[in-house]
Amino acid sequence: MKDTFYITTPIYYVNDVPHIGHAYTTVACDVIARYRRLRGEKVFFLTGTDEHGQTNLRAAQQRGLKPQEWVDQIVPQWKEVWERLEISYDDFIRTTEERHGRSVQDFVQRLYDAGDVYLGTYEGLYCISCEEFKTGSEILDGQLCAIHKIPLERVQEQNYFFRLSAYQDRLLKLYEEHPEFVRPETRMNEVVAFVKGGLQDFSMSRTSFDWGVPIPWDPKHVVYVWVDALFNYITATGFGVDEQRFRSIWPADVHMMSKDILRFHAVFWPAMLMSAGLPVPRSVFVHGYLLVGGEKMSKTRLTGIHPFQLTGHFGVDAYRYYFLREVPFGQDGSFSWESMAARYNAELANGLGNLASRILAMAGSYFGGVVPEPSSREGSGRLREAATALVGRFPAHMEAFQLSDAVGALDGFVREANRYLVEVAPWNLAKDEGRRQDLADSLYASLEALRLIAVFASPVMPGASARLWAQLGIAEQLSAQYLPRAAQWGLLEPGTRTSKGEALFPRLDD
Ligand code: ME8
Repeated sequence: MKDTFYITTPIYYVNDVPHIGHAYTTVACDVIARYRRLRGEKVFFLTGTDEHGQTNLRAAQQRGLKPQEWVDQIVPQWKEVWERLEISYDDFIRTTEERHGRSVQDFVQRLYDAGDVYLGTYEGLYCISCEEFKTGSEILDGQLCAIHKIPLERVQEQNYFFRLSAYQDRLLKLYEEHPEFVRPETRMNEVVAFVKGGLQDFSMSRTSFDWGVPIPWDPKHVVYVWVDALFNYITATGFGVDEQRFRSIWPADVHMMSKDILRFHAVFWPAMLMSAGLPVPRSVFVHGYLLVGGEKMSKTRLTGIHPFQLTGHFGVDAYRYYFLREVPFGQDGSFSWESMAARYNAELANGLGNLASRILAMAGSYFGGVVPEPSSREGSGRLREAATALVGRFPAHMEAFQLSDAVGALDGFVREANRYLVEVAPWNLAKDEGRRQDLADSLYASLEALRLIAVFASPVMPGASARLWAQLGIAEQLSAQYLPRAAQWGLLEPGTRTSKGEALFPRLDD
């Protein structure tokens, strides 16, 4: 039986190196995966690379390489980015792996055996970057792709077709019974309108090139790259190899992506799963586009920004924080150096970083770095109330995929804690020997606030949280903290030895 929270990123084309758009999806999934682990859930977080098809083939040809040579060269550059961004994936799937080819063949054979595949001829305009035939408003004047603004290519081929048209009613029933299948709701409305408009069968094989998985009953054809790609989500769960594992993970809880590939996930994918007699995913979540100059950032259009261009300046934690905080999750958002620098200084350097260094410095000067004994572990007052709000809001937002609100709740708590310090002014209490217990109470509460910040920030900024945790000197590992217990007020043990350490977020030079 299913016992694992399963989250996926799209598997990315490797026609080039990643840009911050790919990293946006991957970081968001990582934050959700880490949050679920923090709740003590079993998690399977999958990412990987989509290596077949024409877009990758052409990238190889342009460099005078065989496609396998090219993908083998470029995939390590993707992995390097994910490693640097502290992406805690549980598996990385490459569609050129043997395990994947085998399951794609099993899968298309099932569709064939179900009577949903037939031979036909197709002619249409194809976008190589989308790996998709285009019709109607998807074609701009001059026969350009509306997404990539590159010329479409006229393709005519004898292909195997998947009988998508036979699934219209079953898909509409799925959407009706599971309104959470596509989120946000506006995206669901688009999908429903598209399916109600009538579905055409789609071609699921190619004969004009051989860079792909051969169709098992007719190996002159290779499987269409999108059918091949979607199936990664099931290959990695052990489908056809380890039935028990497959059942413990599948169906996916959420496939994350932006709207460019929604139709494949919300229409083609469930229809093929239904045909194969397999359960459909629980949900597809569509976040917005990162825009540069008002347009979707893209490799093809040379507007891609490599994540390392930003992590070099701001560090990995701030990088992860910024995009989630800045862009309401589900809406489009623009990146700018100015807004990133402004948030970094306001919320991380002057906000969280300054809070931590002030509190730890005071613990050092007034109590020799040792957590003082409070008059009560229950806590009271403004900071305690703010903590209760954080503990309620952060998980609620995370579970609803309101990532910017979850990060906003954390920032709100940091602000409250800074206000609390100004209000109680421990530096004044310290001047009055008679108020030693008040000083101890205020510092205990402040240190306890830092403990909560480290716990709640850990899915978002794992590195900075671990450094803060180390400065707090808590014996138990941060990775051994689980919600809801770790969110209880008063767990910090008096007597714990803290240390000031290096600034979490050094101020940036102009
Ligand atoms: O479509 N803003 O791969 P892909 C936000 N291989 N997200 C962006 C983005 C942007 N400007 N640009 C890209 C493919 N993304 C297929 C997927 S899955 C079975 C096969 C992210 O390399 C976003 O998640 O073109 C988008 O859906 C994905 O990268 C497309 O990646």
